[in-house]
Amino acid sequence: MTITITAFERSPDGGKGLARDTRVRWALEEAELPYDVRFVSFAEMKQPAHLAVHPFGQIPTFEDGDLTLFETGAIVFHIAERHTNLLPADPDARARAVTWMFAALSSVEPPVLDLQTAKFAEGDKPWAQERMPLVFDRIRARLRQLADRLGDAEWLESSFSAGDLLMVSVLLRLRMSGILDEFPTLAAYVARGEARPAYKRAFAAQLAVNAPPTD
Ligand code: GTB
Repeated sequence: MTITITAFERSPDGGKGLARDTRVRWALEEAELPYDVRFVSFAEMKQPAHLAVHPFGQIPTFEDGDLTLFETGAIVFHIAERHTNLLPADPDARARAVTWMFAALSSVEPPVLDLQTAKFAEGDKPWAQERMPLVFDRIRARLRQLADRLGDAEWLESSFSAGDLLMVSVLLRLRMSGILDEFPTLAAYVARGEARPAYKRAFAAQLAVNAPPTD
């Protein structure tokens, strides 16, 4: 039975790899698992067939035989638990890697998402510009802490894990803002993630679907 994930029929980012199916593709590539993709439109995501798989009508989802999952963190954790390459075997090291998965999604991603909201959902509000410095300051504060912890290390723990996969994926959402460049060690960390062959395969696969037409 081949794993099937869902992704945007056409991602609004035009192939930058920022939609969350890229994280799942990356985990599947690291685990060397073949997968199929079912593409869904925004309208289809809100229909009963998709809502039966994803209660919030979003992508990505993950189907493997009778098992259906939603939420990127849960999907990446599931892949990492059952296959090699994404979590260390030693129980304590494994727990630390899982901690970084949670840290990426619940301590670093929220201020990053706040920036997307401030720009795209609230950008036309009269108070939007006034709020922006606060949004950036909260991101900077979190990035400074993360950079302090990472130091000059290659990865957050002794080897690459699902924690790095999610952290790099979250940080990639900041690339366009330029804020990552204020933290050279984090920019280099993200570049190391992007240089992994599994990330390159995942990125190329989503780009093949989402790249804007050339003519
Ligand atoms: N917590 C969930 C998870 O981690 O899986 C969040 C899932 C989610 O936000 N999915 C988004 C979605 O389906 C796509 S990834 N949105 C449609 C909807 O809610 O109706 C978020 C996203 C979308 C677009 C860009 N982009 O264009 O740059 C980047 C990220």
